[in-house]
Amino acid sequence: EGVHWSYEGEEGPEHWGSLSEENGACSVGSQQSPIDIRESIKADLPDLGLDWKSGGTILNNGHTIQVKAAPGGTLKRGDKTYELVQYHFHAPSEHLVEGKTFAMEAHFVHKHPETGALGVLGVFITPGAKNTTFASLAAKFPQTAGEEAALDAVDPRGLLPASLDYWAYEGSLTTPPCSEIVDWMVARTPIEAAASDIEKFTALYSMNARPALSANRRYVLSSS
Ligand code: SG4
Ligand code: ZN
Repeated sequence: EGVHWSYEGEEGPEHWGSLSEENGACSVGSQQSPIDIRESIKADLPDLGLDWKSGGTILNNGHTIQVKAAPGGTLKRGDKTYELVQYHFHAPSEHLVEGKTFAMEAHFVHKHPETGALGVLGVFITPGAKNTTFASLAAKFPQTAGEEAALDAVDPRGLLPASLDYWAYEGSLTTPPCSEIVDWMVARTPIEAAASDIEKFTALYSMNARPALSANRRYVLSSS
């Protein structure tokens, strides 16, 4: 992994582009993520077909809590099949909806094995009813950077909303090097998780969200 970066101060988001040459897209890119989702165009987007596996390992990587997914999980979108590599969390949410942030956002990072393109599904998390999957993860959040632990039967499908209606747009990684290689899908329906479980995340990472960037010439498509 590249040079050191953070979410505030001299290594914060407004400086990412100048921390290293490989981070150039962070400052000069025109298809950066996240964005504030305002207008969207209703389109005939393909349904998302998710076939994820339980388990994996959970890691505190110094920027977030991340689960390395059990192998074999896939996301099908039209004729494209991506493989689930990992999922991780941000607080508050990185994407905004009409200017509104959510308490957290989960990112399910998939890779297209042939092209190397990433397909990331974002799911907003808001305080409310307990989500047993999120609670199982929260109970295992490794407390120090570099620490990793096994996960038994935790099923990431428990973090999905009832409806998989989504917004789609072309964007980037939300961290250095901000590469513009991501097919973003953001679920329109948030999930709920217990406030006490959300606090287990914010106790570790109270602010690991990149501020929203301009959509520039991009359109956001909506599946409904
Ligand atoms: C988080 O920092 C993850 O831990 C990173 O994963 C991830 O980078 C980065 O976010 C950017 O991903 O969905 N927020 S995002 O755009 O997946 C990559 C690792 O460091 C390349 C493995
Ligand atoms: Zn992310």
